Amino acid sequence: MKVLVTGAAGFIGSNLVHYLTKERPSWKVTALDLLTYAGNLKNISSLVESGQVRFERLDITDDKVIDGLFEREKYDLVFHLAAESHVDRSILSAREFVSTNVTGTQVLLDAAYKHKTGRFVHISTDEVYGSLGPTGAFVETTPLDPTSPYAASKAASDLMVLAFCKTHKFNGSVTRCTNNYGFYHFPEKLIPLFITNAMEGKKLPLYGDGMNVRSWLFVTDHCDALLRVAEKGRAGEVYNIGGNSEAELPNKEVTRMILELLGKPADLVQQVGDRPAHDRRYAVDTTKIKDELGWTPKTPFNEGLARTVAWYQENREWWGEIKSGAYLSFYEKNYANR
Ligand code: NAD
Ligand code: TDX
Repeated sequence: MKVLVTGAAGFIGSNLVHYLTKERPSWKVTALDLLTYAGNLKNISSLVESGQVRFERLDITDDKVIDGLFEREKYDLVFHLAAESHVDRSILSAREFVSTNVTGTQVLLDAAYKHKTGRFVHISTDEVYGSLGPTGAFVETTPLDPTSPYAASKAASDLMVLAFCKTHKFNGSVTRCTNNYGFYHFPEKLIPLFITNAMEGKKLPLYGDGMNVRSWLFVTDHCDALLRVAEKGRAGEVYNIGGNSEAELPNKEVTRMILELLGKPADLVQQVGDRPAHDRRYAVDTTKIKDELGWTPKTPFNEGLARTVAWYQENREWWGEIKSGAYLSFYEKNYANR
């Protein structure tokens, strides 16, 4: 079984590559990544160095190069995760989001269709549905109503995958998950940013009133769901993937739990200006993936968060290098006028 994982040096992609080598050791996995600011080869270097995984540094928007790869390799399965993934960056500039998330997906679809790839799993997000009020949950048929340039670009890419399924009888599925957390999470996102800022004694910039709600999904549980969708999911279908009900929490509470785990004081929290069009609440109904594929999330939030905090404590060098590099200029721009 020849498998391609795009975005394999990013947060979820690298966790997926580790998961696949454990759960499906006979599969031949190619890890593709451009290594943008968010990609870090160290996340998978042990597997690349041991020869378990082959690494290709390629740009998914480069149609000639991607066509050449698919011509050579004849993949049975593609997990497509490569993307620009940070909402705040898409507010500062949307261009890369359209290029990577929309054009990049189209380039991969063209190559996969032309070279008869067996199966294509497109990893998307619950953000394509927009924002919820205090109750209810998104189902797979909820109309798309993205509010950020990031979410709009993901919605466009989802529709392109589903259109290929309809037009070409392409064997693709789209997954829409809630917020992931876990190891190798780039420290621009809420949980790793707040863990590492607190460890450094820096302020935790909480947007608005801190009452925006996210449904947290431990990344390994997400990988389990993705493997099930790849192996047993139906073509042309969307599958929501979400955290446990107890993992649906306001940012303020997640922040309190992080500070408690680290033994740091509450006055590190600094309420700052809100994110424009800040979605109030996300939650997904996971009945479809539970009934069809037998998937439910296994990791309770307090356990997953404690393991995540411990990982950042044990891997200070990993995030220290990131936070002292080019990342600094984004941090200054994003938080300057709040
Ligand atoms: P990430 O930013 O950590 O990783 C993205 C990876 O894509 C990086 O390694 C980057 O180098 C690579 N990449 C970017 N542009 C590329 C290009 N042109 N060619 C090749 N590689 C390129 O993101 P993540 O959090 O791991 O998210 C992975 C996927 O899951 C994304 O599609 C994202 O939209 C989706 N998603 C993430 C979450 C979450 O909570 N993190 C939730 C829902 C959906
Ligand atoms: O400094 C911050 N302060 C803050 O209050 C940051 C970075 C975030 N927040 C808030 C905004 C959100 O309500 O925390 C919440 C989580 O924010 P992010 O970590 O930026 O994630 P989110 O915007 O919810 O999007 C994430 O989940 C869905 C991923 O980044 C997306 O790629 C995914 O599609």
